Amino acid sequence: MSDSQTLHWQALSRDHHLPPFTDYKALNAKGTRIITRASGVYLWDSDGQRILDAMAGLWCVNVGYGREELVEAAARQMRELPYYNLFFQTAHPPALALAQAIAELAPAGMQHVFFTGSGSEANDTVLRMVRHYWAIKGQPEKKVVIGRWNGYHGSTVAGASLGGMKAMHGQGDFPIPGIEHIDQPYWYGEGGDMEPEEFGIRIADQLEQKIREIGEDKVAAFIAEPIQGAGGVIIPPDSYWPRIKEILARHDILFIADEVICGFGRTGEWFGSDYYGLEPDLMPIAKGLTSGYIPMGGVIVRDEVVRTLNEGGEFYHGFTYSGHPVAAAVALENLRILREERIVERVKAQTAPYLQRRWQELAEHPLVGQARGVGLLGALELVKNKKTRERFAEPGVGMRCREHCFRNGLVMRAVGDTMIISPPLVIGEQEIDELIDKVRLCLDATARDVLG
Ligand code: PXG
Repeated sequence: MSDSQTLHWQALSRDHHLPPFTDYKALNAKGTRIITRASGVYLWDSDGQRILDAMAGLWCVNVGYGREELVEAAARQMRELPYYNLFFQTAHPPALALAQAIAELAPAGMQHVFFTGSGSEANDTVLRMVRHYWAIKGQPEKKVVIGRWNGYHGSTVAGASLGGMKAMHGQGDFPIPGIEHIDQPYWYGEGGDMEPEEFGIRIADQLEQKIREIGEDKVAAFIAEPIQGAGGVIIPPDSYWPRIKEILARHDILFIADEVICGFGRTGEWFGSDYYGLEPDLMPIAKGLTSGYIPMGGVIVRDEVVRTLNEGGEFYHGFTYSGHPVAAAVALENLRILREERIVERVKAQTAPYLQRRWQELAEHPLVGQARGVGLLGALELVKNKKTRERFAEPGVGMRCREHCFRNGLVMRAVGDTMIISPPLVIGEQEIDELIDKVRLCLDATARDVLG
């Protein structure tokens, strides 16, 4: 595509579009990047540049781009029944077949799904559902949900409140009442001189303290991502989840594992909860459910919670597009591909070990304080001093690295000065080699900028 076409799209963006999570003035000064097509693990921009998408879109294109079967599934369903709803005692085959398929994959004892249009709607649903649950059980005062600082649970009012992103809270008085936060298990960033395992216990124990402080009779649930994604691929020390489980077992509160990123194969297991043995009561899902080909989310619910909901009369909650038939048909086909091509098994046995081995090589780089990862998730901490973990005083080193990535045909995401990846699950070993080569190039270029 010619320059003039790129300029045309950039002008439309400036004149008519308000993109998500964007500093509008800064973007308009620079011009947005226009992505025009994609295939496999690659994107193409409007200048014709091929870009390796190490973020799978926004952590979602698990089966990779260009799967015709998903296109066909959508077209078939649109011809048959493009829309109907699940309200007022009606349903349709795609939503029901999908609910069954999800129940087959979900951890034992989680046989029901409530469908939504996104991960944020899933977390709004969760907040409504856990409060409704305790009210049915005769404890309507059990309302508080405990989340974690720097957790991400979406951008609606409930999502932003359950999440612990202080910048989001700062715009418009969040969190809403009845939501509290404890620290995240981010050893590299916040562990100081402690050993990781000691730090994991120390941070998990904050949950116990918080429950005591609020009073168990007022706490409805604890919500957490198995591995924090948007927060910077924060992988808890091994001691963290067992301690959290111990604490939850001592208290009568629900456990919500937000599987929006970890779900559908990201860790090499179907769910992050399987990877860590979490046994949650509710699991918000989205993203990899449809590989991002069409919007869809949901909440997978434990049988005991469902039994209580069954006794509660009408649950006054739902969305026009809950279980949308076209989205459900695409999700079903996506799950068929993941299962029949044994993609999750391949991640676990081959791709993840290979990626993680090669990712660790980057720890040798002068800019990299830590290289970490699980499954097909990875993070690099960019630091000024590898020994002391001292960060750069100047802001934007991560963004600078990200710019070098784009220039070299690679998408990585920067969370502050943490560079993160979450490539499509279908990435092959040669593509991983290309990814590592490109990351190294971009680290070198960033190092020349900031270390001189
Ligand atoms: N929970 C988790 C764990 C997520 O990662 C949501 C809920 C909300 O999903 P929806 O579909 O409403 O966006 C998410 C979304 C980023 C980034 O910059 C991450 C997400 C969304 C947008 C940007 O890493 N995660």
